Amino acid sequence: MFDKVLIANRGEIALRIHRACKEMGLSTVAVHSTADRDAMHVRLADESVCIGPPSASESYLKFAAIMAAAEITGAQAIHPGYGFLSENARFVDVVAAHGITFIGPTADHIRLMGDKIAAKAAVKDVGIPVVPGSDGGVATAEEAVKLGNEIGYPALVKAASGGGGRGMKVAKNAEEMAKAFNTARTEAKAAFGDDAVYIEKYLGKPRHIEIQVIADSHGNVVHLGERDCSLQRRHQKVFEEAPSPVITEAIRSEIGEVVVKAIKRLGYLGVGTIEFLYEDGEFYFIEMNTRLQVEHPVTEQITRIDLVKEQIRIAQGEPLSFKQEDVPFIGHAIECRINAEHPETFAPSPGTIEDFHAPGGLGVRLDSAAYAGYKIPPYYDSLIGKLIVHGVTREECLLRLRRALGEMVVSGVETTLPLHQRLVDAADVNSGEYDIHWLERFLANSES
Ligand code: MV4
Repeated sequence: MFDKVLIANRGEIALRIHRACKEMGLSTVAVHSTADRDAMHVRLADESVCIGPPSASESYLKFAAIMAAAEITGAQAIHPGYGFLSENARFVDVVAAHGITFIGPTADHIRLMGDKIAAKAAVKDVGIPVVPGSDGGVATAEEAVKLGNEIGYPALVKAASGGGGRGMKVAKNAEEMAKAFNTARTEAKAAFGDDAVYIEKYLGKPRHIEIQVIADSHGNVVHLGERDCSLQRRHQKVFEEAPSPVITEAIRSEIGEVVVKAIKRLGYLGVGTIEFLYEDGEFYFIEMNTRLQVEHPVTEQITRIDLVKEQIRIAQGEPLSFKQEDVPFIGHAIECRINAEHPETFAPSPGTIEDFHAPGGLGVRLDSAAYAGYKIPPYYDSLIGKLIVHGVTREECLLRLRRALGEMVVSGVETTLPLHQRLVDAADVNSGEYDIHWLERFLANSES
């Protein structure tokens, strides 16, 4: 058991974790860089420690600074949030060596899922459907061409240490394969210090559908349904919804059962997300994320489950407070990521927020650490906040989203609010007919 939690993050997610802690009677320690002295997570936490200069590598990513903050405040647990140290297996080992509880999965599971080749083999072995392709890594261009000819073109060369779209090369035919293989390998070595690559059949028009799972230390595993995160730009999610407009109750139960069985066999602990590409009624595993995700609130809104509280309970050794049959899927939820970026060029727009008005009313949630007068620093991601709306039906949810977007005011910086205003009016968004390439096409068509 622990009663003081250090939150090793910043922004809206630090606040999200702080809120869960307070409702559980836990005290909180915020850590912050010198650029975040006036941040809301620092103001609200019970204690705070400055851990370094603005650069993340010298503050939010610095093991020694964070461990020192935990030691001097007597924090007995660390929640990493998302990004930063959330999927760093070495950090988990260091935390454990200090006798502190890491609120998250084991270092071994983080390490396994960080290696995309090992992850794919491991999940395939426990019954999760994967994209057809190489069995493990591919070592030579000759082998790559041979495999490409077997599985057919287009084919994809992916980096074992990649993920999130980094280190991928498409080959449209046998002639392109040798080049794609060599480029992918060279780029992977430069970017990740690891030149291991693997090959997959390229899926042309899939949706990105991910399944949320949660596992306790007593062997209980439950799935919390799916999120459709197909609306992305340059591998950054923009708009996410749950349930997916294309997944029926029967499909949800079927893939949910497969995933739960697999996660049990892996002995996984904590919250996790199994990412799939979904095309022509079939699921194909691509990656597993071993962290709380940015878009977790849409799952919380339809299941009424507080994922952060459950993470903390699991870390305290408690069993899940619900069983699979207790998990309801109620209505529909959508999340819009509101970034401090130009809505057309997506150029970052740091600076001072002048006016800030949060929308409200039934079914509206705003997860944000911003406020009027807050100065968005240029050093970190540009997320100002996440607007999450819930409705009884998808139609009601979209009407509510349009209404809430209309109420929201953020002035002084450019934001992506106008993009969301256009998305909520787009015919394909309203009909739910979109794939992973839809948003890039929409943006290209609206240029000039
Ligand atoms: C793919 C794919 C098509 N076929 N794999 C990009 C990020 C990484 N997580 C996996 N990605 C993809 N893998 C096969 N075999 C297309 C993508 C992809 C993508 C996936 C999800 C969401 C947006 C995307 C945008 C471009 C490419």
